[in-house]
Amino acid sequence: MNRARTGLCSLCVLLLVTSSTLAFAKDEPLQLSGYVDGRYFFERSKNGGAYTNSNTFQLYEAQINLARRLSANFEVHANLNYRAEGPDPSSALGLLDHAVDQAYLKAMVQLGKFELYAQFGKFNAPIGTESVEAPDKNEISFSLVNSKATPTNVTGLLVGVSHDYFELALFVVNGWDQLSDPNADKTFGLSATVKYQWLAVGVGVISGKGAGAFSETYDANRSTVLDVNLSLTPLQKKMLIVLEGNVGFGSGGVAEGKRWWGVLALWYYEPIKYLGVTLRYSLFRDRDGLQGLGARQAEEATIALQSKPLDSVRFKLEYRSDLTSGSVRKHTAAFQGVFLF
Ligand SMILES: [Ca+2]
Repeated sequence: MNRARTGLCSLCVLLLVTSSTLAFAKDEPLQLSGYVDGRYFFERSKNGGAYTNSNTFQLYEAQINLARRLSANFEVHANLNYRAEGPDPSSALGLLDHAVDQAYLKAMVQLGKFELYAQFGKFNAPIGTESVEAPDKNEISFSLVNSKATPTNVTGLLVGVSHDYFELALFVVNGWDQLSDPNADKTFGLSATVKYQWLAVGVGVISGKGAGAFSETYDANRSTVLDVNLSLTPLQKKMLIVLEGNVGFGSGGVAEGKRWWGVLALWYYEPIKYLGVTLRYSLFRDRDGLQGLGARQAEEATIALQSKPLDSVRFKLEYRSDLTSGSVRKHTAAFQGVFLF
């Protein structure tokens, strides 16, 4: 046996001994949590010259989160849900995609101040600042740099390293919101965040061929999205300022040279314990029709109030104005209750 092989075997034995020791260090119980998100909407939309009104109660989401830390090195997550705007459940795969919000295995190793980790399965897309989870949001609706520009979930493999001051992750996945890969091409991306005290700067990239990213016209072409964001939390969680921009590029075939871009500005302030206010503006510019917006430009302006009478109870009121090519097309007033368990 040569020296290189001896060295490799020694490393394998060391890893096995280390991991088996850690494997029995902790055996923690199942963690059960989740939330129910109920809403009432009033919408006033302009179609042609006339306004039409509609209003509805809505069970927007019911989610059950199961998690278990198996050892110091392994954990497993399964988040089951119903979401009103989730994947189309009319096929068997669509139903599975709809019902399983996230499900992944995670392995991690602590090396001094660094944690190396890998996760495998379906998980929230690691790009942009806006969480898909209602308890993580201070307002009800999504900005245009989220709803028009980035995937919700991805399925594949992610490897990363985290530290007090930064986090870097690389991922390879099926595509944009693709539980099963419809083509041979894999989609790649990276997510990097640098944080120091109340400041965080993030960059995210995702690039691949296939459905979901841009309008159906460009399904055969490559789409690439670059997202850059800045988050400030100067008064701990009592104030949040987010500035974010993203740009989407098409390449190959009919998508070649086409692009869109979006920007977001958000300010949240919680002056007293039970009440916070959000002001938000986002703009999405789709000059080349890459996203199939049906217009060159969309904008939204939102004001929301949030009350948290208990840590596990959130009530939100929101007014949102949607503009298309500079004209107001829709007014939305909404009430949301989110109860966590
Ligand atoms: Ca693919």
